[in-house]
Amino acid sequence: MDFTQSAPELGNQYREDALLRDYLARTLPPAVQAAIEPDLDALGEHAATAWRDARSHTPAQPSLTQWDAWGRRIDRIETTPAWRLGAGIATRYGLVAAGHAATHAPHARVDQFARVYLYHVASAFYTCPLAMSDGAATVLKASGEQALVDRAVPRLLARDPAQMWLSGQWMTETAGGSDVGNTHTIARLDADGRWRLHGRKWFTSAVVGEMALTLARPEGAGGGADALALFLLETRDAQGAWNGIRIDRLKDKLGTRELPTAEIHLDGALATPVGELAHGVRRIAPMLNVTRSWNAVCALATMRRCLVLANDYATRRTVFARALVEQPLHRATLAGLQAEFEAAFQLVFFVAEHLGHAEASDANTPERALLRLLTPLAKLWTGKLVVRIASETCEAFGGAGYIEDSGIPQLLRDAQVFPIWEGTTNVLALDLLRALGADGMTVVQHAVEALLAEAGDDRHGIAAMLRRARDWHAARQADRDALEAGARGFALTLARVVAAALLARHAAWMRRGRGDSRCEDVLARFVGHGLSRLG
Ligand code: MFK
Repeated sequence: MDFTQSAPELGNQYREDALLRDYLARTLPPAVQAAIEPDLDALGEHAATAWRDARSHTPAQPSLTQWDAWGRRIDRIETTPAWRLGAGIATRYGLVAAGHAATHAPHARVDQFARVYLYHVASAFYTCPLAMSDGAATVLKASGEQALVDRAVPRLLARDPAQMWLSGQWMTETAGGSDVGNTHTIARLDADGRWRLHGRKWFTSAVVGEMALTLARPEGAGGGADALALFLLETRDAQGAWNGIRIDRLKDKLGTRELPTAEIHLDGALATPVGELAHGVRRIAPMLNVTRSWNAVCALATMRRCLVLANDYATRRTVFARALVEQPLHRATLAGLQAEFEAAFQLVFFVAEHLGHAEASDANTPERALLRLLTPLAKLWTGKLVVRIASETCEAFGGAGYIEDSGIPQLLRDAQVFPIWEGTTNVLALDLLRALGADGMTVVQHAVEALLAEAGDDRHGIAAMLRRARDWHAARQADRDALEAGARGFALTLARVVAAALLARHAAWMRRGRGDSRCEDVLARFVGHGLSRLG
């Protein structure tokens, strides 16, 4: 008989995730953890079932039909089967609503992001419009525009699929990608005094949503980002026809294939200003910070999926007379990746904790400043790390990891989106400099010192590394070009230092509370990879 290799398998992704369960036990009051556990368990089971049921692991693709048989423009988008399940799952498990629920505040964001973390890979990137819907709800709640809040927020946070709205975030244009101030879309008042938008949006993720927040330049306003205004538009009119929107085509992308990302024209789309007719970038910024947090959580979820599959496969695959898991170099390779992942996990969920506290209004000013700083760090670091881990995962499967219907290549293709959308690594490194301002390093230093005090020791020299980063930053204050040129390495260093301090605290809790020293080995391995990326 020819040999047949057994395929990797996936169990319940909540029950098998000791890291997540220990983290939740440390962070949440026991009653909150007990209340959310049935949902987490169900989402963990959904993840396993979706993997098992994906027969070919070849993603379905949405399609666009622009014309009907009689020459009428219809622009109909058919979504994929996984997407058609999305609204039911999102509302049933409150994937957006949980983050805004008062019940578990200030733990609402930890609750929500644990759900998102378990759901993401099975969602076929339905998490993308959910992230934007969450960001839109956050922006509208902060806007004080009561009529818009009353109309849109209950729908964005709906727990009933029939009521649910999805929102887009239409910022990107051909000229204004990272440089959003270069937006060319114009807002014009029509004869009835209503605002209509005219322009071309180049990457509209999930145009199938019911609304979008978008930027446009009121006619006659000046150039630059400050003169842009933020608008809410509903994609359909009362009869269900497109609201002055033409779908030019769906993008042919490297990954995220099930996500219907479109190029569109706005031909007089009716829209409502969100607040004053200026400072649109500042007004939409809360959305960016929320979607960047989702980006980090979903990158983390992809890393975990990669490592679970690679570790499972290592027990099934025998080479040179030993299972891969028994081979010292293979084990060390996977353990190194696991250490990076666990450090990133601590940083991302620390951001979730701070976001929840800030929104529940029990965060003080330094905590809010820390949240502002750590959000770009978590996004940029996880965006790079997930690509590396997905690439190593392909390699851990050998040739099988390069074969499409094994399901492994898709992880790599999908991973590559995380460092790109919601701001590239470099844009976020520069955002960190913006957020740091004059005294941001003091905020980071106090946070790291507090974490190390909780850990009870600093045997790995984490505080000393932070001092080096602080000196590096201070020494370049008078030379903006040198500061920017080194911003990526500086940002990665800060991310690693804060993550190491968080890991040290978690490892101490595990040792004291559970007599478990595994996390200390993880910390030692992570620090062993070096904390500095200053160059
Ligand atoms: C599954 C995972 C889910 C993920 C969802 C994915 C959805 C994908 C859809 C997209 O990819 S949408 C496109 C995302 N595009 C970007 O993220 C744009 C990237 N570019 C930037 O982020 C630039 O840094 C930015 C456009 C913000 C810079 O623009 P400017 O013109 O240089 O702005 P400026 O003058 O620095 O900032 C304007 C104001 O906004 C300032 O406030 P003030 O007016 O009060 O001074 C800034 O402080 C403020 N600001 C900028 N970024 C901020 C912020 N405030 C808070 N948080 C931020 N992040």
